[in-house]
Order: sequence, then C-alpha cells, then structure tokens
Amino acid sequence: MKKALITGVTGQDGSYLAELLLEKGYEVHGMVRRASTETFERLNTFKDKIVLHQADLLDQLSIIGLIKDIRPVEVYNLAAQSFVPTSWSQPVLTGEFTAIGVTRMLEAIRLVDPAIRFYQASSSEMFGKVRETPQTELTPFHPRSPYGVAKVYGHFITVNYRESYDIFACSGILFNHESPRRGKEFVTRKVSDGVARIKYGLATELRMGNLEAKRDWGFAGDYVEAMWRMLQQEEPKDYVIATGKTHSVRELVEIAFGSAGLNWEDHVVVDDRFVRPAEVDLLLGDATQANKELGWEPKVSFQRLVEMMVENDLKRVAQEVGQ
Ligand code: NDP
Ligand code: GDR
Repeated sequence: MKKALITGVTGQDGSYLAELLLEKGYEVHGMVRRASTETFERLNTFKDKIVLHQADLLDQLSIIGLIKDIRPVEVYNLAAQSFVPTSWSQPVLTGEFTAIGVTRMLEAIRLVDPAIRFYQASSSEMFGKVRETPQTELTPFHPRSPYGVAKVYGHFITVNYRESYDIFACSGILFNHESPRRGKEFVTRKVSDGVARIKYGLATELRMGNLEAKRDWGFAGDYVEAMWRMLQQEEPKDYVIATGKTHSVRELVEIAFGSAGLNWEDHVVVDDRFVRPAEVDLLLGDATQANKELGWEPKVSFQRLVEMMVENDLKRVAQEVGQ
C-alpha cells in the first residue's frame, strides 16, 4: 500500500485529495496544526479512514519527525496562508508559512529520504501583473501581493531542490479552483453563501470589491487529480493547470444570483473595504502541456460550478432556518 502525506489536509484541496488517494488505495496521512478547536469539518465523511498527525509548517523538527515516522512515498504540500488579502495585513507570517514552510518540507525530505516524491501547491497568483495571455509554464512572474511573492519563492525553492539534490519535486501552477468546500472568504463561496442568505431572508445585500477582475475558475475535484498525475510521471516537471476560459467577478455574481431567481443588481454593493492595494486584473491559463503529458482536462464548466455551489448553500441555509 502506497503511503502519502498531505499537509493542509483540513483545507479545500486537502479534503478532495485525501478522498482521491483513498479511492486509489493509498494509506493517507494528514498533517494538522494544533488548535484549541478542531477544524476537521471537511474531513467528516472519511476521517476514520485517514491518519492525522500534529505538526506545523513553522516548526522544522516537527516536520522531520513526521516524515521519519510515516516514511511516505509521496508528499503533497498544500498547507499555506492562502487568502490573498490577509497577506497584506500579515506579510511576515505569510512568508513564514507560504514561502519558508516549503523549504522546511524539502529539507525534511532531503534529510530523511530524498527518494520521496514532492508536490508543491504553486499558484497563478505568481503571474500577477501578467506579461502575456494566456499564461504558460514559461510566462515570467510578476506577483502583486505578499502571498504571490511567497508563492514565487515556494516555486523556485522546489525547482532548486530538484536541480540541486535530484529530488522528484514538482510545482503545480494551479489557477483558481473552487467547490462547495471553498472557504467562505474567497469570492465564489462568498457569493454562493450570500445568495443563499439573501434568498432565505437572512440578509438583503452582499458587499463586494472589484467586479471587473477576471479569473480562470475550475472545480477543485478536477484539480487534485492533476496533482496526483504529476507525481506519477517518469520525470518531475512543473505544470500549469487551468480551464483556458476566463470570467469576471461581475459574470460570477450574475450567474449565481440568476440561478436562485434573484437579480444581482438589487443586492450587490461595491465596498472599498474589499478592494485590494494591488490587483491581479486578468488570469487565463494554458494547460496544453498538462493535457498532452498528463492526459488531464477539466470536466466541470464555470456555469455548472457556480450552480453547484449555489445549490449547496441554498440547501445548507434552508436547513439552518428550518425550511
Ligand atoms: P485552504 O486555505 O482551504 O487550506 C489551507 C490549509 O493549510 C489548511 O488545511 C490549513 O490548516 C493549513 N495550514 C495553514 N497554515 C499552516 C501551518 N502553519 N501548519 C500546518 N498547516 C497549515 O487552501 P486550499 O485548499 O484552497 O489551497 C491549497 C493550497 O493550494 C494552498 O497552498 C494554496 O495557497 C494553493 N493554491 C490554491 C488555489 C485555489 O484556487 N484553491 C490555487 C492555487 C494554489 P487549518 O485548517 O488549521 O487552517
Ligand atoms: P484570489 O481569490 O485572490 O484569486 O486567490 P479570491 O476568490 O479571494 O478573489 C478573486 C477575485 O475576486 C475579487 N473580488 C473579491 N474577492 C474576495 N475574496 N472578496 C470580495 O468581496 C471580492 N470582490 C471582488 C478579488 O479582488 C480577486 O480579483 C485564490 C486563492 O485560493 C489563492 O490561494 C490562490 O493561489 C489563487 O486563488 C489562485
């Protein structure tokens, strides 16, 4: 039985990846940080099938100990401070988790067993103020937030450990991917949750930031499959994972409110508090290399993704209000 370790297993992607690896017959181990209350909500339906261990990206020895105890064949490093606005209010912490945390993972692998295969969760935020459209594995980076800067570090330290120590280390440059399990502060879930709350009379308005920003949005369930495929190749490489289609936040709210029979213009209020100090205006990925070499392609369309998220939140809020 192949053993895998997932950091960030309690997050959106961690939960989908854990399910996928269980289906594929892996023994799945997850790293969780200590908290005064548990954050295992996304793992509820399969928590008894995986093994959780306490360690922290900020603590080198805890990571070395973890890898020594488990001796996984694959490590997926998904843990990070992943919310872009928080990276302006907590830039140092974001650097510690999202940038140096990657080095701590790689150092642990180098020390314990350099044959372990490593996946790093890199991001389209690295392209930032984009130099070309669509963005590929060769597009230069120009990050626009402390989060994006930290991810550029994480990307290049992964490339560097591959080149310096011959570690099988891959960086997946993933564009935005969403699901009903997305955190409520990210724009897609904020909108689907807002629509449901408005529909059931718990709110009347939804305060938003920049409606003109464009993103290449896909479904998280499709994207974790690409992570796994990267680690099954003969040679380690970096891949862009994207749908190849872009939509504005305005289109997102239009579809989301429309799917619940509401008019977004009656409810959405633009509020400067949600506008960022520096914005990533347009992201559009070209995943041709992943398609050719990994045989990967996205299955869920933007329209279906938004509808799926709204349906899920409508059901949840209906239960909460007893309808
Ligand atoms: P989430 O924010 O949903 O999950 C982040 C995870 O990291 C949580 O499990 C969190 O644990 C954990 N974590 C944070 N800090 C630490 C720490 N110090 N030690 C241990 N664990 C920690 O993110 P996603 O699932 O959406 O994303 C997964 C990864 O992919 C992230 O690295 C993100 O930056 C990256 N990414 C995401 C994209 C997306 O569109 N979703 C696109 C491109 C990249 P806890 O539950 O305790 O908070
Ligand atoms: P992003 O995702 O920053 O792309 O990072 P987010 O959903 O937060 O924002 C997407 C776009 O929507 C605009 N926006 C708003 N965003 C939020 N959160 N709230 C609002 O009210 C709002 N109004 C407009 C933003 O300005 C932005 O342009 C996500 C994270 O998952 C990262 O970890 C990951 O690396 C990237 O995707 C790829």
